[in-house]
Amino acid sequence: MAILPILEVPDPRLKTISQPVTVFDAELKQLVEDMFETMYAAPGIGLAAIQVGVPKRVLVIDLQEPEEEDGEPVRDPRIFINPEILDPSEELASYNEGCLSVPDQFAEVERPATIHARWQDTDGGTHEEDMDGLLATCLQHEMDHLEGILFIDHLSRLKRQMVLKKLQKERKLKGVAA
Ligand code: GNR
Ligand code: NI
Repeated sequence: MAILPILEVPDPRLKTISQPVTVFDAELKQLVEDMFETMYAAPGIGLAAIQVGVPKRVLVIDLQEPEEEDGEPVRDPRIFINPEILDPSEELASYNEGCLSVPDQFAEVERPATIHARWQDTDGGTHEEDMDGLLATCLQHEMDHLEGILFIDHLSRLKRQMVLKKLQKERKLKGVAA
């Protein structure tokens, strides 16, 4: 188990197109475990492998609200390998999105409100599900990462520049090299 460093803009590796998983082995399961540990530590509700520098079509999501049972956090881990979206709705939904690779910045992004998704698990088994709400939004955000796209790429150039300027300013204030 390991918490991996998360790549942040403007790291060019975030623009990589990730490659399909073809081998469902122990190394893949280890990557998924490390991604969960990294996501929970951040904390975030989703993570794509490229955000930890691995250009593979692997996503993890956990939408569980922070909650404890017997002193242990309640978890709802979901794994998506080689995900595909079928039948996106014409109806759009807007959500105030954030991204661990664009830390502490948020902006409204519109995406199809409902989707039908297909994906594989770590054993190569195929799954399908209709999704709406935050799960549909989050899966689409994560799938964008597999194509090298960040949520700020959905904004107007002006809004994107404003977000990146604000991020730069906040990094300077924190004493982190921008
Ligand atoms: O933690 C995250 N929160 C979030 C909020 C709204 C829409 C998408 C997300 S995903 C993000 C984690 C992340 O960067 N995943 O790629
Ligand atoms: Ni993200």
